[in-house]
Amino acid sequence: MIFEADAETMPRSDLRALQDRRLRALAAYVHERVPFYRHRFEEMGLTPDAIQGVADLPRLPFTRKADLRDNYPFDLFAVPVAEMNRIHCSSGTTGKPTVVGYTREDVDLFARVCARSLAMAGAEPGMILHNAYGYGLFTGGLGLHYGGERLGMAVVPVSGGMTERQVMMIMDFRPTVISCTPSYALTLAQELQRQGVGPEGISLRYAVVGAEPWTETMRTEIDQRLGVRCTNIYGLSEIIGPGVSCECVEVRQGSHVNEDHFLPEIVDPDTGQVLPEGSEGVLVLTTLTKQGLPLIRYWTGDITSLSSEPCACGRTLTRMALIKGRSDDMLIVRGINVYPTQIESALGAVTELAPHYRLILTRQHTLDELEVQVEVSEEFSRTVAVEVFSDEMVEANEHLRALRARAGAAIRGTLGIGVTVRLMAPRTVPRSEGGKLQRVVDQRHLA
Ligand code: DLL
Repeated sequence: MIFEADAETMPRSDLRALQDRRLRALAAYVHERVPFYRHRFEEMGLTPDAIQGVADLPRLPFTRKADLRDNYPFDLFAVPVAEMNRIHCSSGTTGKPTVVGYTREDVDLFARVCARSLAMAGAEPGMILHNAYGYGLFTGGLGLHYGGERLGMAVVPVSGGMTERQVMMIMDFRPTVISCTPSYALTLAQELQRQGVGPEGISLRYAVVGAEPWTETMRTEIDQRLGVRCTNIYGLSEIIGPGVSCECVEVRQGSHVNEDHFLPEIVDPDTGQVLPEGSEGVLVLTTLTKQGLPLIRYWTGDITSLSSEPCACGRTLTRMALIKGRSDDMLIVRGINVYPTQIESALGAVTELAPHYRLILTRQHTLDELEVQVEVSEEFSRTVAVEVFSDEMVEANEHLRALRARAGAAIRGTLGIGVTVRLMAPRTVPRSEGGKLQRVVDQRHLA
């Protein structure tokens, strides 16, 4: 089902004309209302009418997270706080959060793009949505909540955590759709398995997962273990929250960007030059219709590529590939750029391993060392009849040694460098409790 067919299937030439119009209005709007942008225009010697359409966008500088921080809390808002309807904050571990504000119209837009996303993911009016994204300052919970309600679903606002209770509610309420992070989907799958419930024993058919990087390996695992077709949902608080883009359940090859509202560009991470369609680079987004916190060329830091090839689902909206990682999550190990998702994909080819891993970075003298801790599957651990995976145990067991060597070879094949692999017993690598899972442990500052 397509929630807003007029917008989602608009001929691309009409869409471009609409983007041009909206961009002109945006340039005038921010120039008039946001001193930060007015100064930017002045610095560049530009008047708002220099921006006639999308083709002029590269003339404008990027907006970065630091700009939001420097204008903490409300100085980038384009309307007085009294006219705001809701305030969220972006996740961040240290220092002051990034604050985002929504007018009533923005909250309405947020609900509509989330309703679009849910519909893309297979949801329909009348279905129950088990919404396990965190509620609170994080945009995931409330975003999908309003989206589900707007679509006409019955939303269960479970939020994250209390996994046993969540499983009980999935068994008793019989939801058709679940929304949560991909890592939490696996935490739920594990709890279901512990209780002896297989995918055929639950009612779920669709899972809308996102908020953290994931891979095709995880997709297969989630599909099989929950008995669903899962789709990627992407977004960030600064732009609106979830609902910037979502995959269609029919094709699941790239997430349709709601580009009548969020204009995407892909730029070179080092030079900021706009790259041609299909190239991999940093995603930059411009909000075309947001009132409270309009942003021009926001540097997301997320690495992906775009494709406007026609899609079998009938939507004309451009598609973005699964996010490879954030440019600032990229690890440089002995000079090689490494994204955790590359390691995840490499490990996914080794069937005796489970998709639970952690990357530990240390520094020996001046050299960075990367240790990949990965769990063996429960089945394999039963076959080798080993419960504790100490280094000595692994050394003493030829099956484990061979498995460790294969895992190492798979990673070397992908990255071109060797890393240390440590096999872990099932259920010993930390799981998601509902929020975003931190897979990289950087101990280099301790060295
Ligand atoms: O994570 C919004 C969201 C909620 C998206 C629920 C999807 C589902 P922030 O907390 O501001 O907002 O974090 C945004 O998370 O820049 C990406 O680095 C990462 N991210 C979000 N969705 C995906 C995804 C929400 N599908 C940051 N794949 C973004 C990979 C994602 N990374």
